[in-house]
Amino acid sequence: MVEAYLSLGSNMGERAYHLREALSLLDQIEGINVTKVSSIYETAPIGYTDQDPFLNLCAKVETSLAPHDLLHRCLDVERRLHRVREIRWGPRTCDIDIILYGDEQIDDNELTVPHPRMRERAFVIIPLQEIAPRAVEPVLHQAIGEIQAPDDEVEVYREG
Ligand code: A4P
Ligand code: MG
Repeated sequence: MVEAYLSLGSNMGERAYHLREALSLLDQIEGINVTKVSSIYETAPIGYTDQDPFLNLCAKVETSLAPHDLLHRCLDVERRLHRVREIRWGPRTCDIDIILYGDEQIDDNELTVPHPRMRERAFVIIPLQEIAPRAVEPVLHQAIGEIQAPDDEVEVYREG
């Protein structure tokens, strides 16, 4: 079993529902157990900014799947949530990125892990610090809790 960390984001429709549904679908997959989930954060869009705010969270999974198999299962879940890809960095019902996969470093046409933009993104770092301050980012061998989060707008989301 490998401990991996995923970042989930949604900024279309019933955002919190999409995140919860994605976690439930992931957990039902053989070889993936969702073992820890951060709070949900509401975050201003980064990259393409003319779009609605996101809800983001991070989840820890324990997995027996190889990294690319885990990626393919994540992409299946995105498809099952009817994600439509139109604009790069644009609106999505659910985006699932692999942030860390154990201490592996992978960089090929399909998959880059650790996620290359994780440090630039408060919407990744802040939820990850909540659930995994002692996990180690393997490129710089730095504890997640010691990464300086960018000061983008990120706040805990309360429903209702
Ligand atoms: N891919 C490579 N590495 C990975 C990885 N570690 N995890 C490839 C997941 N996928 C990875 O992804 C395109 C391809 O990336 C996949 O098929 C896989 O082979 P995609 O999800 O279609 O593309 P994308 O998400 O539009 O682009 P990208 O570059 O992944 O964007 P980001 O960096 O994920 O940014 N602002 C806020 N506040 N919250 C957000 O969640 N998300 C984005 C998307 C932009 N701004 C945001 C948010
Ligand atoms: Mg993505």
